[in-house]
Amino acid sequence: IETAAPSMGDLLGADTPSNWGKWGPDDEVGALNYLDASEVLRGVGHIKSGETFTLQIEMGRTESPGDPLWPGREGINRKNILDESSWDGDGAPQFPGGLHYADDTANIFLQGSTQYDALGHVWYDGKLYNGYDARSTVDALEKASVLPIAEKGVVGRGVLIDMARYRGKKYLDKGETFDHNDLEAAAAAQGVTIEPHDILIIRTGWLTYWYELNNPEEFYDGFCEPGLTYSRELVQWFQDKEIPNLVTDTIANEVTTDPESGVALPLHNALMRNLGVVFTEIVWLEELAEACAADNRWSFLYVAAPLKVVSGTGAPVNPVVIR
Ligand code: UVW
Repeated sequence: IETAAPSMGDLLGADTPSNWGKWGPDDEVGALNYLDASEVLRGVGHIKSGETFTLQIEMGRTESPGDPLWPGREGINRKNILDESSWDGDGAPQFPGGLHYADDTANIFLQGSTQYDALGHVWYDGKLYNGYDARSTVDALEKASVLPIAEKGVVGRGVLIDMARYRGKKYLDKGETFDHNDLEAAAAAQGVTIEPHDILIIRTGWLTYWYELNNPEEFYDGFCEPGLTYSRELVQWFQDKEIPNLVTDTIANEVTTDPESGVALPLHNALMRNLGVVFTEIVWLEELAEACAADNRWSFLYVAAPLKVVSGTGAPVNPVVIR
């Protein structure tokens, strides 16, 4: 692609903050290493009412507009293999007692719903997270796939920052940006502090926009999601806060094209590849945000584990919040 944008390496610079080697030469879960047993107990300490929320969107909605996806991906293709009609003729399996049952298959983009990204999902200059060779992605991720993240699981104190509410909007606009200073200001307005090792959850209302707009053509026209925008200071803020996991209700967790440089998704590299911050995307936050606003409590226990897909570049997940 002809572009006037600098390369990722030039934008981020050779001295960009990095956690490569911090957790050893074989590490594959990055900043999730911050989530130890004491962080689990810290999260549990923020359960007050026992309300629970599940944060996955529906997978395979048949009504318009279908599922929100990164351009080029397709929604789940689920198909019945066995159902009552299978026993209409003679071909169906016979079991003693006359058991009938339904079975189905699904062809999915592993990143085609609410998902955890593997740390090996993006790279530049031939190197993945922790310095792994990008050739190790060929055919199947040998290093930094979603499997080690799924095996560890993600449990800790979650904090919700409601950027849409802070800006007095139902949802942020196409391409609207915010940064760490805005997050801190929104947190102060909510009366909550973003603490070290918090699982950072940001609401933009963007998924509500997708469903309410109900017009994929308009949604994808000049596709540019709202979100965090790159700066060295923002990357340093993530590094200083030791944020393990960034969770948002957008498809890619950051403004699609950095307005200053024209580079696409620089935070995927600055945060995921270089710091090992794990990304969770397409997360449904509307009921959780309503509940948090109703009693002004914005922190809770967050629990999630993506599916254990060997070599997966990501995997679907249905995170649970208990508050
Ligand atoms: C890309 O990085 C292209 O997609 P995702 O939204 O899954 O991170």
